[in-house]
Amino acid sequence: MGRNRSKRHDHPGMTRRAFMGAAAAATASAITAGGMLGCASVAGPGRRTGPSRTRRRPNVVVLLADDLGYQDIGCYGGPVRTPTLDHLAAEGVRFTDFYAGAPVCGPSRAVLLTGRHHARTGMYGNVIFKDYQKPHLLEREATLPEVLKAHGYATAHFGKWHLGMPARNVKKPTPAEHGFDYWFGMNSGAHPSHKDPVNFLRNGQRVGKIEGYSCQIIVDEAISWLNQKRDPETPFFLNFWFHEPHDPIAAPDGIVSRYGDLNDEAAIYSGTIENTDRAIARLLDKLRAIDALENTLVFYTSDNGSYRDDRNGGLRGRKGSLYEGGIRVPGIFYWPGNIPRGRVEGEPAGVVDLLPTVCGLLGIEGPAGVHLDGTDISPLLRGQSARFARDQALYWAMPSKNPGVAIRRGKYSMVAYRDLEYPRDRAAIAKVEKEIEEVLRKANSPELLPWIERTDYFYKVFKNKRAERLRGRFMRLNVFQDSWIPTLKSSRFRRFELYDLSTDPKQQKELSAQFPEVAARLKQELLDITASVMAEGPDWHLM
Ligand SMILES: [Ca+2]
Repeated sequence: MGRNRSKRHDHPGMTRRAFMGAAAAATASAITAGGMLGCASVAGPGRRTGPSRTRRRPNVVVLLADDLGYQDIGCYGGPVRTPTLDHLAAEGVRFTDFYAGAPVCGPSRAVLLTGRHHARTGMYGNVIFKDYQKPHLLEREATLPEVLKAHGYATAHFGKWHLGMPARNVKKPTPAEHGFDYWFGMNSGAHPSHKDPVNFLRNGQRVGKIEGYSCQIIVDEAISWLNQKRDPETPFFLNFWFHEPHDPIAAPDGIVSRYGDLNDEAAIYSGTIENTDRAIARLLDKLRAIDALENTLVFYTSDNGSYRDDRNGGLRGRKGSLYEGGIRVPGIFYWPGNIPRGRVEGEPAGVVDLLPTVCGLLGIEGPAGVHLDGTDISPLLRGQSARFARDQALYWAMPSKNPGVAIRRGKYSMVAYRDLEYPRDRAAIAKVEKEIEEVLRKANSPELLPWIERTDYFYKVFKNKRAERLRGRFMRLNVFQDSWIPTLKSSRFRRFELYDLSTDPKQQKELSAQFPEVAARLKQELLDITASVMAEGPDWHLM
């Protein structure tokens, strides 16, 4: 398999220091070798004219939706009016087979920032209880903003974070420690909903209630940043992690009414997506107004599939699943004049490729001494598919899901079921379950029936306040525990399923018996990557 240099992670501090040293050396050598013109791209020749202007590094803008499905937005055949995103796709490259880093929020974001499987970076699964759960994106990781910062970029983050924030009894890095000069957001979602959120922090300081909708609020903040903090000589990286359409959802009535009744969940959900499209339009207008858009690489995707079954394009599974519906998402790259316009790309790719691809497009070195799970897809973006070869198959692994591992190589996908049982506190779980049932029964709640069927306890929110408090205890007992890491690392697989996505995108026909050689090849690669990821995954239970 690819370039496995994971051994170098034995000493947590090494990777980051090695990377920073290498980046500084690279900058120094660029100045020595190229003189002022060579380093112009680092210093930023924004106001100059002539040859140096064309060498100016592009700005980078990442737009990430939260829980948006494969078939939500217009250019992917979805029902939501998204003219801005459709325009970016029409003027750039739109991937038909693009993948999130994980089927849930936090781990997916760790992959986006590092180009590595999330378990390597410290994030085995979602961190839901910030005081109770130690895991977070390890400070030793070299992130995309750190790579760009080392090459002279100003960096800012706007919106949800979900990679850990300092808590009462746990020290965790903030976005500032992960390479962002400026940040405006919060650990998890906007509270109490997208409307009038009360929990935004600006560089760690509470902001208080802000009127308006989350997607518009973070674009307002970015426009202020561009007005007040931007140095026209310096390229910037703006990272937008929108809360929409993750629940609890809210959108302006005028938009919701375009999709149905004001209290219809599907209509509100669609409204949050159109509202985000409108916010992105305001951002692009601003970039155009300051003459920055023509030299900006814009990337759009979602962090995982939708929790709504009707928005994943009929794919199998939804948010949380390692079948296609949980991980296949939109993927759009736009960089006028540099990425040929109007292309639809069928080669599989994913957010894991973002860091190496940005490095490839900018002609800069990625982090040194680190195993990247992603591949530089810049040849695909430039329409030179013949020059593209993937280093390592696209790969996903979630410790608390079954199937627990998935891999994609060409047209084939394989999923594998782990043969393991975590040492859960079954008695305590049964007790809380019974209490929830009693509370709902007593209140004669219509929520009782879905609870008894309980399939997705993580994503269900009870309207009954007492039941909701009990659900917190229930989740705490069921969420992946650090003490389960040895069980996970020593686990084997009991079942493998092979699918041909070119003829069977809904993963209905299992083909292992029909194509034993393909199955054996994918199985071996799946086992090799799993071994590599598990070897590098930190032992939180010992830390
Ligand atoms: Ca999400």
